[in-house]
Amino acid sequence: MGNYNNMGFLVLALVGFIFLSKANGAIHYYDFIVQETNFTRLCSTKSILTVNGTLPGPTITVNRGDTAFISVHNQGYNGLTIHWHGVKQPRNPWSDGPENITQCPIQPGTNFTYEVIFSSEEGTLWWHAHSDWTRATVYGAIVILPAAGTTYPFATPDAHETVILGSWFKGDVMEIIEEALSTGGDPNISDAFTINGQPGDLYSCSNETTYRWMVDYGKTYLLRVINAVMNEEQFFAIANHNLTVVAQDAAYIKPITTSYIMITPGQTMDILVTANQPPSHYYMASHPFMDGTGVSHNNSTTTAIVQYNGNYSTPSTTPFPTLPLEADNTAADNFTKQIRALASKEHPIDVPLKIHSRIYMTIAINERICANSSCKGPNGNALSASLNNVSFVIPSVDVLQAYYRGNNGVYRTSFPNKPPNTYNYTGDVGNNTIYPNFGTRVRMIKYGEGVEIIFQGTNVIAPENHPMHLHGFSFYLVGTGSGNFNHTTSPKTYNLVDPPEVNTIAVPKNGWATIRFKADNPGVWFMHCHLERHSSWGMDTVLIVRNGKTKETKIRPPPAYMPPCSKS
Ligand SMILES: *[C@@H]1O[C@H](CO)[C@@H](O)[C@H](O)[C@H]1NC(C)=O
Ligand SMILES: *[C@@H]1O[C@H](CO)[C@@H](O)[C@H](O)[C@H]1NC(C)=O
Ligand SMILES: *[C@@H]1O[C@H](CO)[C@@H](O)[C@H](O)[C@H]1NC(C)=O
Ligand SMILES: *[C@@H]1O[C@H](CO)[C@@H](O)[C@H](O)[C@H]1NC(C)=O
Ligand SMILES: *[C@@H]1O[C@H](CO)[C@@H](O)[C@H](O)[C@H]1NC(C)=O
Ligand SMILES: *[C@@H]1O[C@H](CO)[C@@H](O)[C@H](O)[C@H]1NC(C)=O
Ligand SMILES: *[C@@H]1O[C@H](CO)[C@@H](O)[C@H](O)[C@H]1NC(C)=O
Ligand SMILES: *[C@@H]1O[C@H](CO)[C@@H](O)[C@H](O)[C@H]1NC(C)=O
Ligand SMILES: *[C@@H]1O[C@H](CO)[C@@H](O)[C@H](O)[C@H]1NC(C)=O
Ligand SMILES: *[C@@H]1O[C@H](CO)[C@@H](O)[C@H](O)[C@H]1NC(C)=O
Ligand SMILES: *[C@@H]1O[C@H](CO)[C@@H](O)[C@H](O)[C@H]1NC(C)=O
Ligand SMILES: *[C@@H]1O[C@H](CO)[C@@H](O)[C@H](O)[C@H]1NC(C)=O
Ligand SMILES: [Cu+2]
Repeated sequence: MGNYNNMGFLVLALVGFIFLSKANGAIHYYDFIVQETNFTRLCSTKSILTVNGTLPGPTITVNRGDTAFISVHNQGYNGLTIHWHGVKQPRNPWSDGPENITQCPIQPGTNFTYEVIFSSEEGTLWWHAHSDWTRATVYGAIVILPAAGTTYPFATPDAHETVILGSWFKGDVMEIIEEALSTGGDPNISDAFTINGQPGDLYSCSNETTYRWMVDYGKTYLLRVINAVMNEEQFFAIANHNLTVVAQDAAYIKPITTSYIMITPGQTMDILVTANQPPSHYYMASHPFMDGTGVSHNNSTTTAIVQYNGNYSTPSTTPFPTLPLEADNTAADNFTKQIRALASKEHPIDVPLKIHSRIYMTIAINERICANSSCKGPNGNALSASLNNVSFVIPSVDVLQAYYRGNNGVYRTSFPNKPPNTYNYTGDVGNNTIYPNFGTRVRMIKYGEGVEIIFQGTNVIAPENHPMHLHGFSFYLVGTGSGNFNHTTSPKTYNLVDPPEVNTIAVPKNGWATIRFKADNPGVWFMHCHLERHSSWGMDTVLIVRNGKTKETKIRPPPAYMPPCSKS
């Protein structure tokens, strides 16, 4: 009897909830158990850090505009944090995740609940650990479906599939980066690339577990490709099947039909694939795009099998796709240059035309001097990296906490607006830019400013393509070019009509790329190269977007609990 009251309350609560969901999006709850799990790959077994024992970890599925509360319980041996890559998290940097930038690590035996707020993202993103090299095995997909009552800007696909490209190291990833930072040399390269955690048929002891994607003849699939590789950009293709790319980084683009894609670590692409070939088996494959010379990297190829359902005899040979050669930067450019925002009435874009903050930023690999030339990098020095000649030093108290409490001393606000020295960035660079300054230097930005960042690749030590990623925003890629950016002629080539809205861009080797965004998200936002070794070497900085004047334009108050920073 007494239950009637409770039920009445429940019904009221449900009605309220449905009403709220309509207005504000639904709320989802997930528990992530971070744990050590034994995995066998490439003929040997080792313990890796996982979420819930799987590789890739669990998929988060939401509709556009929803919110997900994700409780991370750390049962591993190291502290770590998790980042929701590409989720803008309006006014909520507290849940963004990069270690010692927006929070201190979740220590073993403790937990932290992230409030992941989705807004205009629609398509595919991903989550990954953001502490040293833990992201090598701690990652998974985020699928963002259209909001209830809306649909895709193309015919609704018959089904979905997710493909995550990853890296497998036989050694312990944390030891690998610690060893590299202490010797000053290159970190050990990975031993395989993977598709959904599996290396595929071209590696030893791997063919029994090669990932298989089962398809039905005649159906059209939305294939969500995520590049979670640690240190290499990738080409990807499927034998005998066209790829029609319809979204990048959870924003729609004008469809591109192509035989291959180039996707950098950090990027995601949504691709329509029609199973229109004679029922059989077909390889999908991925190997690096690497146009730097003498850059230590893994050059192997990972595969999976697209397998049609039905009765047919297993083919004696499985068709293999044609991937561009790994140094083919024309093939990479040809693909990348086709990408344009959909820019429709339902999916409009809003490129800032008025720029208040312009930053011209060189990207460089550097050297740190070692006493007695005792290091394993060039000239007996240690490898390092910088943006505008500042090699970022990660503090031991998070920048967000320091900023929120008005605590100076953790960082300085002197990140330069332009390179400290002018030289031929992409030519003979001389000696004066080899050694960077070291420091925790951030760039302050006023709320609402139009921001333009011109990334300038340089020829210092080892030129290569760099996938630059910004937290807290998606931005418009308005232009790219080769050589030095020319402040007079280069802006004339900008696309201000339908530039893609993305969160990670490939800055060409010895070339430049310009991005624009409106600084409408107050907070502390990490910006870094998504090649993990470059980020570890200091190719990072932080943008702090100040509060606006109204309550709706200020950082939300911190949650009741944030993981404490250790006193060391
Ligand atoms: C992870 O495992 C825990 C414990 O078994 C379970 O409660 C939770 O739902 C799992 N999370 C996901 C996302 O599957
Ligand atoms: C992993 O394998 C090692 C060595 O075989 C074993 O000692 C350990 O108990 C295993 N750990 C788990 C979690 O199964
Ligand atoms: C999560 O951590 C809080 C302290 O922040 C603690 O009170 C709570 O018991 C923990 N929950 C679990 C399930 O461990
Ligand atoms: C890195 O590779 C070298 C050479 O193969 C090996 O001796 C070393 O143990 C590796 N380091 C780690 C941390 O796996
Ligand atoms: C895997 O390779 C081995 C050795 O080449 C072969 O005997 C076996 O049939 C293969 N298995 C599959 C599933 O292809
Ligand atoms: C791939 O696309 C091209 C150009 O649009 C078209 O000519 C070709 O028939 C397509 N191939 C398949 C297998 O769909
Ligand atoms: C990969 O690199 C190895 C040596 O590091 C070289 O022998 C091999 O030819 C390279 N393979 C390709 C496909 O470039
Ligand atoms: C790049 O595109 C141009 C023009 O469309 C074409 O001629 C060239 O063959 C392409 N190169 C590659 C490597 O795809
Ligand atoms: C973050 O700060 C903690 C101390 O709070 C320190 O132990 C840890 O090494 C720092 N992490 C990084 C990546 O520097
Ligand atoms: C910069 O170096 C490049 C490559 O050597 C060269 O082509 C270019 O002319 C140089 N630019 C200037 C302004 O010296
Ligand atoms: C650059 O530095 C190297 C090593 O210190 C030295 O041998 C070389 O002469 C220097 N070059 C110039 C142009 O100063
Ligand atoms: C930029 O291009 C213009 C026009 O070609 C040229 O006159 C000028 O010297 C260039 N500026 C630089 C810094 O190279
Ligand atoms: Cu880089």
